[in-house]
Amino acid sequence: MGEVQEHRRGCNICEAMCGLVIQHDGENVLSIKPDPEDPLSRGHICPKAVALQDFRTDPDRVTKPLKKVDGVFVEIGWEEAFDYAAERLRMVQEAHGKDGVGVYLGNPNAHKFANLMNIPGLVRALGTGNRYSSATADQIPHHVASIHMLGHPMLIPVPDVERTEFMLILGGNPIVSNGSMMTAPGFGKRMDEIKARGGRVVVIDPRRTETAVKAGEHHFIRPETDAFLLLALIHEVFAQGLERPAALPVTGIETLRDAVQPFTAALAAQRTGIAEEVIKGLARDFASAPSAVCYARMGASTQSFGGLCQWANNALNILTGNFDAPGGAMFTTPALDYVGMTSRKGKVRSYPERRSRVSGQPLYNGEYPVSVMAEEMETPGAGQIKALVTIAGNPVLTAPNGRRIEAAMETLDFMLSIDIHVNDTTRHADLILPGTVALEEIMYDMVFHSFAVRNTAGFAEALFEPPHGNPQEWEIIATLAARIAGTNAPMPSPHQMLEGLLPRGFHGDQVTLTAMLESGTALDLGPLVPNLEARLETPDGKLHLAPQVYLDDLPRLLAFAPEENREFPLQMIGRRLVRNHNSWTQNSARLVKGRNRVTVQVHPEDAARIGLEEGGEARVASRVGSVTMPVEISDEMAPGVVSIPQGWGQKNGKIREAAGVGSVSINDLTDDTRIDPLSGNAAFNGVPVALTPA
Ligand SMILES: Nc1nc2c(c(=O)[nH]1)N[C@H]1C(S)=C(S)[C@@H](COP(=O)(O)OP(=O)(O)OC[C@H]3O[C@@H](n4cnc5c(=O)[nH]c(N)nc54)[C@H](O)[C@@H]3O)O[C@H]1N2
Ligand SMILES: Nc1nc2c(c(=O)[nH]1)N[C@H]1C(S)=C(S)[C@@H](COP(=O)(O)OP(=O)(O)OC[C@H]3O[C@@H](n4cnc5c(=O)[nH]c(N)nc54)[C@H](O)[C@@H]3O)O[C@H]1N2
Ligand code: SF4
Ligand SMILES: [Mo]
Repeated sequence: MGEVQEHRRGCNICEAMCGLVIQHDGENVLSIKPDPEDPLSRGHICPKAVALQDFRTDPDRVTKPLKKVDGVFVEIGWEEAFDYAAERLRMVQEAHGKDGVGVYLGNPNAHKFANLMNIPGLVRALGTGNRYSSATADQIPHHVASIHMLGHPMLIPVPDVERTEFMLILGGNPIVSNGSMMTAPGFGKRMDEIKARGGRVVVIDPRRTETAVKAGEHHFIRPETDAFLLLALIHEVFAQGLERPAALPVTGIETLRDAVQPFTAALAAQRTGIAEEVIKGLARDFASAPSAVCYARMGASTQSFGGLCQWANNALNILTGNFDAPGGAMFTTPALDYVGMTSRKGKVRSYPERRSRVSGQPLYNGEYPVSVMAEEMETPGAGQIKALVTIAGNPVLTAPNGRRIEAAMETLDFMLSIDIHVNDTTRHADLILPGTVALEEIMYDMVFHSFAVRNTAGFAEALFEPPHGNPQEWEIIATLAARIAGTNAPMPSPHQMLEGLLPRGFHGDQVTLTAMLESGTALDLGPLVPNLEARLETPDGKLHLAPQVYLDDLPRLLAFAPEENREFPLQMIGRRLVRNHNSWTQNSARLVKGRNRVTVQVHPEDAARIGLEEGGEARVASRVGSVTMPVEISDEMAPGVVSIPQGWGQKNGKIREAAGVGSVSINDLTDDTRIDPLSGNAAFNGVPVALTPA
């Protein structure tokens, strides 16, 4: 055992980037504690941070390349593995064309700067247009809104939580999730601060969430009806004469006024279940607050009207003067300017960029909706996916109707996974290349610095060596790309890339690797500042309030009325748990101990009618499948709505199995034909289901 040392870094698990102080002896972690000096997280961490050490020493972790031989994985060397991968991918492409290879990128990539820098090279080497990622399961409506309204998919508005006086939250539960497309660690404390300065937080959610309880103001909403509410708020702002558009070049105000005419508070009340007077009052209070911000997230994005929701969310903020202004929705100026690096200025683009081969769903940002992945593998013809590469992704558990994807994987000619586990997805691979975990990698969180409620910049060196002298994950990706392309170009290191890019970012020479390292976990670059006008990338340089794609989708919304579904009378939504992150943190004993929280939550009235008992088992069925799981009766749920945690259902895993928790996947029930046709996002929420006692 070496001497005790301290290492500081941002946590990579969720989007919050909490600052950590890790004590170690050079070989093992001794403790993981919050960094009180981190300018963003200010001493916040959640229970998952401590588990970072477990992911490295996980008994189920894959640490050697695994090749499937006669249905069994056998360990092979790296050279053989790279040759095998390149050869098999080449064979598939020779037989079926470039698009014969599909690529699926999972959520952990978002935190890995070096992966993000090297994946485009791999995609180029493959030359495939068949690309998928967790982003089209999760957040594409945000990117679509930014494309159509602001001209660039990554110009994402972030609530200025540090200064706002009124925060309206739809479909987000940041006390548990710590925020999404809003990096806001310690959200509970931030809510206290809003209230302490006389502000308000109002939560709209079909479940009385942890965030709703803390806010003190909560309204149940019928799933998938948020667009009615948001458009009625805009309608009311106009009707009450409260519009005061942002001091930005805005176009489309009159078109918006006309478009929202049919969306009255009375109609919204009927559809959402929220009283008309409440809606009118919310509009008045929101528009007349000194500053206000509407934040609509997962629950409002991953539903049948996710596209309209994100447009209306922006439009409400813009129309009330709360866009690019303190206390409203603002834009980060990160040290690494991803928007600038990928500027679309002057490039003529039409949207959606393409449509999918089989069912014609839209493609934005170069990626198809995950919802069409199965049919693209199943349906013969030019462009069919015959081989798949997954990098840190688990679509069998995380994409809608995951078991259909699983069955389709079995028909592939070849599958390669870069992952740390043999799980429900990767067990179908012919080759698994073992990735590196966070503590074995450098940390610079390019994506989430861009979504943070305060500008900071943090960098950390790798703390430990990868097992068996394995390559870094980015080296695996870069080597594969080189093998496939048949090139031998030297690969720039992540350090070299950062050193090249940072001087061109918003803070120039102020942010260097040394300055970040010396600062602790992160340098403080100050609160968000107005900056949008110069960054708008629309062809006319204006902010577009009423793009045509949204107007075209309004008749579909108007025609949407809740109908009685005899076969599947309840609506299912997802739930996040504090001690779990998506599908991959269940191999940590400290995170899975205790009672099984993977339950179906049901309102007491529904439970009584169906004959369900607390702690008893229920069979939950949808159009695509059924599961059996424990019942939790709770008036946290709106009547008619049930909730099931996402990310579970792993078939194997020594630690999870020993704990005896969470073997049900919500995505055995979600329906891949439920999609927001505007954005292509999966509609995970509002799935019609039936419950019966099991
Ligand atoms: N019904 C329903 N479905 C949902 C959601 C929901 O709310 N409801 N949420 C959606 C959301 S928001 C998201 S982001 C997606 C996530 O969807 P995915 O990205 O597909 O799922 P993850 O669980 O994040 O997948 C992580 C994968 O990466 C592997 N992994 C973990 N760490 C590493 C690493 O360091 N290196 C490598 N190479 N591999 C690693 C894990 O073993 C696992 O296979 O799920 C979506 N699915
Ligand atoms: N602990 C933990 N934290 C996480 C994750 C995790 O798995 N665990 N995952 C991370 C990831 S990848 C992401 S993307 C973020 C997501 O972070 P959030 O956006 O906060 O997502 P959720 O916590 O799923 O909250 C979604 C909320 O929407 C509600 N909802 C469902 N349907 C509707 C609807 O139709 N209308 C309205 N108004 N609300 C609805 C649900 O009840 C739920 O409270 O969390 C991140 N943080
Ligand atoms: S809130 Fe997210 S970033 Fe912070 S410690 Fe927990 S998992 Fe890590
Ligand atoms: Mo996500």
